[in-house]
Amino acid sequence: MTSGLPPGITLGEGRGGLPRLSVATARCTAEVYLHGAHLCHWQPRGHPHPVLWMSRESRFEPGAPIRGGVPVCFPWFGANAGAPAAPPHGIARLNAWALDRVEVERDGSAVIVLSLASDAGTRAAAPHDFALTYAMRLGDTLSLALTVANPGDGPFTFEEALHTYFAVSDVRHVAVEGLAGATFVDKTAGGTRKPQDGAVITISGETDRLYLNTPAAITLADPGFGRRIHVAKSGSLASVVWNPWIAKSRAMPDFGDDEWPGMICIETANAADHAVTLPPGASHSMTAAIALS
Ligand code: TA6
Repeated sequence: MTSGLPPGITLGEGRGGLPRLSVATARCTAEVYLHGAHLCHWQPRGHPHPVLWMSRESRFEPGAPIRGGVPVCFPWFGANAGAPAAPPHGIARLNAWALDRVEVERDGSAVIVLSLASDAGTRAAAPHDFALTYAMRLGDTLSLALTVANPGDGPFTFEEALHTYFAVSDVRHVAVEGLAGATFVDKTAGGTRKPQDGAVITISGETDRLYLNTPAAITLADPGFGRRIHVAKSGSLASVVWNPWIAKSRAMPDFGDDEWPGMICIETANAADHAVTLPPGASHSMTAAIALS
């Protein structure tokens, strides 16, 4: 659907000429690219800073991931162990999604629903058929719901993540709360599994941790911006905390060398031990609910 959009929502050409929905309602401003169903911007009215971070160096072109916002990772997370040359984080973020529904609710919240179905192109990278539905509600708060359905006649195992990039005042001065006692896979230490000892995670170097067996809500405390970002979730047992720090930022062409202090990823996921297996005809939903205080 591209005609008859409600007041406050327009569809036009974004960066790189890619189709982009722009939201400007009483509740928030936001931007969603059909490419990857990629939410790139969300800022509730009255908040001085965008909630999501975007790299100034991001690519906006078919077949390339957008750097920032909320990449949708599916049907694998990180590298594909069975296909080392496959694109990291899967193919959902590399494809154009269909726009199924756009509404503005009475309070001014925007509801945007997009979908992606498997086709010959996705089957070349991931052999199983799938049907994805991704529902966003953008207002004073942000709700994201990714539903995976298995239309095939056999079971289908996948990983997934809402790889959310949050904008922060200075990553060296933020704290991540809610993961005390969880075990994490430390990707900066060859995948060693470690206990999260401290109640609070602070960032003082490259940090790349996949927390396991945790349904917990996470709070990102950012005194520099005078805000706390709360990330609650359902249908997810893994969470990722990532900041590339200096060297890795330099190694990424679509990430400015000086941008690392301004972001941190707090990701809602099912990966590693928590890959999801869907029987034929079944579906699974993962949600993230983001609020500010
Ligand atoms: O979620 C953290 C991570 O897996 C890091 O290892 C880093 O690779 C990041 O994702 C970004 O991945 P990308 O493929 O978007 O460059």
